[in-house]
Amino acid sequence: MVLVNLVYMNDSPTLYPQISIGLGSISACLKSKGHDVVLFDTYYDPDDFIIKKIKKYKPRLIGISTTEIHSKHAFEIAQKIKNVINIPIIFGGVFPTICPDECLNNKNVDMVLVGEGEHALNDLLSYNLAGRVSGVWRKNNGSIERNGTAIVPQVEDLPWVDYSIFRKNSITPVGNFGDGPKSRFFIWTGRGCAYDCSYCCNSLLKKILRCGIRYREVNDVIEEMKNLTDKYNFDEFFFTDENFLYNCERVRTFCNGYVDSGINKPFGFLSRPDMINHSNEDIIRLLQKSRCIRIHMGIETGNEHIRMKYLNRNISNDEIIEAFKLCKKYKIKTVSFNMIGFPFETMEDIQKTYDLNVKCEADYVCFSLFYPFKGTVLRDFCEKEDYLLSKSKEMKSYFKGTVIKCDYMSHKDIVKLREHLQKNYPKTIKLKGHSFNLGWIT
Ligand code: B12
Ligand code: SF4
Repeated sequence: MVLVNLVYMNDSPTLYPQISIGLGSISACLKSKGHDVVLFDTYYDPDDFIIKKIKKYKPRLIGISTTEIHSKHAFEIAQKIKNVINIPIIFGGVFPTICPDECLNNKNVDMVLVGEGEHALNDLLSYNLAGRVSGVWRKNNGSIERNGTAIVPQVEDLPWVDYSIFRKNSITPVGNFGDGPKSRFFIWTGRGCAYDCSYCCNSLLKKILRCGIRYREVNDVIEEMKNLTDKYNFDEFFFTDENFLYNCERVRTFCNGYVDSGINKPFGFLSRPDMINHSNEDIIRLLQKSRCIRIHMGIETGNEHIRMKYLNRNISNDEIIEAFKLCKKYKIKTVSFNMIGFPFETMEDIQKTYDLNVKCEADYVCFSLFYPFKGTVLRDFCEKEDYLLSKSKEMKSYFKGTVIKCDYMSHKDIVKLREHLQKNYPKTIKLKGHSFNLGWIT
């Protein structure tokens, strides 16, 4: 038996504890081949506790999953582990996939998995960690051995996610989107996105993975939902797919099948405003009938020019308003995602973002601070135009800090402004001349 410790960087101070669908999927695959898996979750487990347990278990391999913002902590844990025991460490997840060299340049990281980990980890373990495995990059006599991208799994063939490795509180985390606390169960039905928003890692991921959207069989999804409903106690499902409404035919098949299944549990998902309009109103009606209660969509900015030109989201304000109003008509709650703090953004632009949300009557709004993820088009733009505050600046939250030099606002002001918007929504506010001592107000 092999023991793989997966250390999950889940320490965002702004979020309730949550699971990682990716790690649950990896665990299911490893276990199906007879491997043992133990997960430590940095939300609960202090570093010292993790190290103590690793020393006791002496696993063959330690996997660390990290996004960009958590990577500093990921490197720290790797160092603490290596200080006490020399077990190979492999990094995986979105950030290592996009920045494998940066990860491998750290002396405590032995390998990096570029891409999806289900098959690659099984292969690596069956080759006793030594053979060449697609997607596994490693150090070799002072240089880096690059082995392309992991073979992308056929999602229809993957086993159901192994939820048992996560703590109970993370499996059914409680969130409040303005209609009281509700426990949510994360489940996935597809992977990937067809769009290329300039601030999002998905446009890059599809190039690295060399594949588009992949879907599970609808019947299998419904079967899994039935199983989870019997097994766990929670209020609603949440689909982690990037854009659940992308394929209308599939949404119809899902809704009809879900109604027939009698599961009758409310569900919500992520999508885009341009997926919802009068020409597909029948879908919204069907969603309501099948108990869709919440749709999360990005408005991102109220300035159409910024949205279309800089964010590469070809969606007009009118389309956005139409989408939110249609959801309201069918009593489906809406959650909107927005970013402020683009380098060239003015106070008027931020006012437009706020006002558009009010106009849309979004039931819950999330204002975060723009963060330029490495590898994205907007990151390259910020680097080229010298908009990054400092290369080494550390960020722990997209709500409390920014790495951007804004043309018209100071770092401090933009953070305050975000809080102000979040706190006041949906009240009418006028930002110009607001009492913050913002020197740039004319
Ligand atoms: C659904 C989703 C969410 C959900 C649930 C997230 C979750 N815990 O699973 C919610 C809405 C809660 C969420 C929250 C956030 N998210 Co999010 N989210 C996504 C989304 C759309 C899909 C994630 C997913 O399930 N993918 C499918 C699974 C199978 O892939 P995976 O998790 O990457 O895992 C595979 C591989 O990466 C690899 N792998 C992963 N770990 C490991 C470890 C080892 C050892 C190995 C070998 C392999 C390996 O194998 C896995 C299986 O194939 C992605 C976009 C994307 N394409 O990744 C953004 C994304 C991951 N999120 C992102 C962000 C920024 C956030 C938030 C910080 C947003 C915020 N402002 O609060 C939070 C932070 C969450 C956290 N603690 O990490 C960014 C991360 C950017 C970056 N470069 O770091 C992404 C990439 C979107 C973007 N903006 O570009 N998110
Ligand atoms: S639509 Fe969403 S998931 Fe797709 S590229 Fe744009 S922001 Fe990313």
